[in-house]
Amino acid sequence: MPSTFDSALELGGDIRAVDFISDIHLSETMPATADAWEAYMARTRADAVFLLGDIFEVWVGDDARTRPFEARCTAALAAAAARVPVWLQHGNRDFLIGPEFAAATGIRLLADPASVTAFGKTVLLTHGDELCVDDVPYQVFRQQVRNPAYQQQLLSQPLEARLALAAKMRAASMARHDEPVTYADVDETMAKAWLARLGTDTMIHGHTHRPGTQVRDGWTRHVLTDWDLDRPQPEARRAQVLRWTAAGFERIAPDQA
Ligand SMILES: [Mn+2]
Repeated sequence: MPSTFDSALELGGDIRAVDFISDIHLSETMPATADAWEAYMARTRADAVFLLGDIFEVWVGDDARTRPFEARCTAALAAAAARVPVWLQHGNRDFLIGPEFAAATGIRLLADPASVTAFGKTVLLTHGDELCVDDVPYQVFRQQVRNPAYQQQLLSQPLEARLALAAKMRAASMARHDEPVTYADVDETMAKAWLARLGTDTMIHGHTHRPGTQVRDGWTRHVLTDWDLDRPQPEARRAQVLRWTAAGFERIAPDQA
């Protein structure tokens, strides 16, 4: 269903501010993070909001939106999308978000990679996981779970079975200690090829949990931070919005957005 996804957006001349966030990893086990995200979605002054993947810690199918925590997040997205256009790109944890969820919330699904043009400039948007080619076991897993036949088979199982499977995979992952402490980074050659194909020199991505802006030989990337406001140590808490205006890019606190 490629037509379900937007891939080359051009925002109108009345746009003043565009927000980018990713890797919120929404989960009922992180209530302060969920509260901050919900408040941000309700209040941001941006004229367009881009959610670049892993907004949810796990998404086992659009029918999961009726569960209490997911229903609350779904309502927050629907309220935001009624006020401001919201685009959502898949991450490696919430790639099962589908057209049913988009229709229920009014958000638009975004291809990966995609491009958006505003303020006379085009930028490439990606979650970033596909570019981390050095993470070989993950890329094998990715090929499997992004296969439409695999997804159809998975989604045909009852919701409770899918929730149990997700919990089992999570437990196995933690037992193997492969919850990455340091994530693989994006492959430079592939990143440059994507930029050339989409006709830009600037990309925005998440996934690596290594926020920062890097200007390299001929290309620039803005890496989004993950959000975690549930750490006991205040200095370990983090949450940030990348805001794009005619003046350029800036990083702001969610409650200042
Ligand atoms: Mn990710």
